[in-house]
Formats: sequence, C-alpha cells, structure tokens
Amino acid sequence: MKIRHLLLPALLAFSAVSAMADDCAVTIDGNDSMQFDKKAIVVGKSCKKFTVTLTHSGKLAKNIMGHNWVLTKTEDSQAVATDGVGAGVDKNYLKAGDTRVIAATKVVGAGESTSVDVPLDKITKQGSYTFFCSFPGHIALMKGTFSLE
Ligand SMILES: [Cu+2]
Repeated sequence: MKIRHLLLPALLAFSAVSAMADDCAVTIDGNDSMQFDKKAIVVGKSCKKFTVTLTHSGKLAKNIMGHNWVLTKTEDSQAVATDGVGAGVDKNYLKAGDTRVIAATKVVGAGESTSVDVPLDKITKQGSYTFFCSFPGHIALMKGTFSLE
C-alpha cells in the first residue's frame, strides 16, 4: 500500500513529461471509477498524424467496466453514445457504419490497451470536438475536449 502511494505520483509525473516530448501521440487511461485521466487533448501544430492510446488501469472486465475512446463533433457526441448502447460490447457500443464517428478504439477491460490514429484531415481549428467512452452511461463522466493547437 505504501509503495503504491509513492509510485503513483512518480508515474503520473513521468507520463506528463512524455506527453510533452512527443505531442503527436497521447496516452489516456480509463479506470474502475469511470474516469479518464485527461479532460482535454490538444494536437500540436506540427503533427501530420496523431495517435491515441487507451489503457485501462482498473481491475474490472470489459463487460462490466469497459472503456473505449470515441471522437466526434461535440454536437454529435451524445447521440452517437445513445445510438451505440444497443450495439453491445462485441460491437464496441457503436452503431455499425456510424459516419459521425471520426475515430474510435475498441472497448478494453482491465490491463488491456489499444490505439487508434485520428484522421487529422477531418479536424478543423474552428470545429468543436469531444472524445468520450460509449460504454452505456459512461459519457456522463468520461468525456473531454479535443482540439488543434
Ligand atoms: Cu467507459
């Protein structure tokens, strides 16, 4: 327990540093408290390509506390999440062929990770974009902003 408390701040400090060193990729974590560890993702000006890696630091399986990372225009986010509920975990809680989805990872559970490349040609500086988890109910807490620097 004591070791865990010492390690966690060190790990967080390390990940903040590495995110700055390479701003064309980001790692975001989901946990058993239905939270992402980031509320905003900003893509650096020089990026031609941007990769999002999702990790799950919790202990719960993906059918109970699964997380994915989905990017849409902000105005589409709630509807995409609502429409994805019926798709089920095997379809990653996204409606098949949903063209409102700009990028999405699969759903992961405890200890798993996955990544996706964001097609930056679909992102404008003026646009408003939201990332979220489409697991049923999770968008209430698991969402944040995605923007260009
Ligand atoms: Cu989730």
